[in-house]
Amino acid sequence: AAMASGTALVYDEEMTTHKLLWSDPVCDIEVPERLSSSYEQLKCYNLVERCVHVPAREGSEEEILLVHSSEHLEVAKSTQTMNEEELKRVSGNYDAFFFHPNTYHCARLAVGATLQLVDAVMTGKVCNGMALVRPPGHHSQKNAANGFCLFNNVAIAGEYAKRKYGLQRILIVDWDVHHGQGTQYIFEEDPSVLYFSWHRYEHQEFWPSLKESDYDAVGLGRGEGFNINLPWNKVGMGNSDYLAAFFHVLLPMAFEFDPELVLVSSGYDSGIGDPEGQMNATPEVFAHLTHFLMQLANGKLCVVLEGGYHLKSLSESVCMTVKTLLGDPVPQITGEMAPCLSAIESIQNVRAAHKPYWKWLAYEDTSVLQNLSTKSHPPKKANPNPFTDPESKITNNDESVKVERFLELHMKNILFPVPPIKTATTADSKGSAHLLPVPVHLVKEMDKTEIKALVSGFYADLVKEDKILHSLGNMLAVLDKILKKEVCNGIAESPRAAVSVAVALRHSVQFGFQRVLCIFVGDMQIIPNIEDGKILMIHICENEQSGKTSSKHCISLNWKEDAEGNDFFSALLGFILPVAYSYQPNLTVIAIGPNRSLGISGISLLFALLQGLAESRIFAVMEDTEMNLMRSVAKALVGASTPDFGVYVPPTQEKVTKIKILRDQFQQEWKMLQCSVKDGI
Ligand code: X5A
Ligand code: ZN
Repeated sequence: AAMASGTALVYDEEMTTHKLLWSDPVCDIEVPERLSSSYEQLKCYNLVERCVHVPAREGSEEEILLVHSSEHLEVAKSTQTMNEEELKRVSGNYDAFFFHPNTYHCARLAVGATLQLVDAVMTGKVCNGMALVRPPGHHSQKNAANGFCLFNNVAIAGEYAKRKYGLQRILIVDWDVHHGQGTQYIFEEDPSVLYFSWHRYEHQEFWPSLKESDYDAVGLGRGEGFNINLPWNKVGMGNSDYLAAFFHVLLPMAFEFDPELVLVSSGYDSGIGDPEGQMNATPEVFAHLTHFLMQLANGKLCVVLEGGYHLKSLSESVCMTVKTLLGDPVPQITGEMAPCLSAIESIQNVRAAHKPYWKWLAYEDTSVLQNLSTKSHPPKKANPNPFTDPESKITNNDESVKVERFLELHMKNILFPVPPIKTATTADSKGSAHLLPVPVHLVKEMDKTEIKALVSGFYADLVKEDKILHSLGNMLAVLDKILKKEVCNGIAESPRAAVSVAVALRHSVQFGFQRVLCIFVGDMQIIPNIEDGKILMIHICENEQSGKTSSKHCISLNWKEDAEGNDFFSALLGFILPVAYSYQPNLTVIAIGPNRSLGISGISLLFALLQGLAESRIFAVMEDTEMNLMRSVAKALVGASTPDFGVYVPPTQEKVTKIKILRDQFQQEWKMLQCSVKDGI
């Protein structure tokens, strides 16, 4: 069957008619402009026209009853004909909710819009999509409106997908800054829905201030282990804290769970400038989060709006999400890459709480921390945002203006490269460009004298052979396109990958690239004399490299993929990605040499996940040109479809220990590796 492609956008202006009719300082941030300004910004970036428009519809009563009681439905229905006084009275029965005469209609549209998105994705009309809806859903419970939410859009979608499509495993990722307690209650005993939420908690001081929002609420009965809460006990969490949560908590669980569909309760009040969240994550972090989730469930991803109350931050973050769903290159993340102490503590505790339920965690020696660090936030390092300036003791209003200006400047600095991602390869490749499943940009190979001139300064003895000289010509032609940013990524075949890589690295650094990440898979003699600090080498091979010790910039990872399936995800998430994100390369080179110890699915996942770095700039050097491998690599690079990564199996104890040793060895240098505070951080 052909892979689904395309991104759905569900939006109906009608949902802007739900609004607050009286004064209420708790509810007055949930405004219609949240929807309209997000949609306007999408138009501004020409993203609306690139999406498949899917109309909203009203959710049926039957669909609402999948999750809610008939009493709740009847109360909601009855508000349609009420006057302002009556509306105010009914609203007062709930914690933070307001009714407008059109609220019921809008809430039914919000449910229906979400279900339309699920249908579009599940029937293969599109691969993924986003629904811009109001009112939001994740606080809403079986019998109650709560926290601006009337019907639980995402929870209804989960039940609906189970019934209509017979799904057995659904992942709900709730990156809204509030705990979706409504969703937790609905699926608490359900092992077929894995619910993950991070949320501002501050030791239960922050709304909704529930004991059951803490990390030890892991689910009940048959659902034990399928509820994951990551409470943030401090405000000011940023990009690196969110990424660490994904690497060390959510993603390994999600890969082990292996969902058939991913739903996102997509609140952007966890982004910078939001008056509710008080967090520091910048819009581009949502591109990364989205990109990671696109690697699950064969790409079947439905993103549904929840909160987000700073209009500029909200709309830029929505655009980042949709751009990524469309397959555009992921912008480079900014700021120092190191999670803060409080975030590490929370991550350690949720890992410890879930150790009994996940095979991937079984051999970790994590234990719960009883004494969490004090509430005063440790002074944060240089971070290009206004909240970290300790001198800034300003009023709310000024702060909002400051964030507005920051975002304006910040977004201008974020590259919005022209889609689609172009992949380059040379015409005479034996992997045969025309056999690749995706359109590629053909490149003329470099002239022989040109190559000779280029490499004469170094490795002259290696390039005497004509065959190697020829392949270097191909390689450099493709690399040049990437360095000059004419294409995003490229593939070059090489009969001697180690030589090609050495030349490529040298050339890239001389061209001016300051940080090149090189992942080498397979046997190779690492050619010495690589510019220190400008290259970070991670060598993945089956056998211990005798006599070689790892150093900060040259790390050896012995890994042989399990014959039963793909266990490499645990090494990727637990080690390679954290190191790579700490390093923040501006170019990634991935070489597949002889005697590779990873299967095609492991290599595909490597390519897919590393596209979050270096603005997706990846240069692939292939010594192994097996057709299936070449196809998968090309597919992963173009991002046209999500390759089937095969069966995920948890790592053995031996492998977990291996990663642990490497993590301990390198976490002072590469801080994104930190996920526990035990060893003197
Ligand atoms: C959807 C959402 C927040 C409610 C806050 C009430 N609700 N204090 O973000
Ligand atoms: Zn929220």
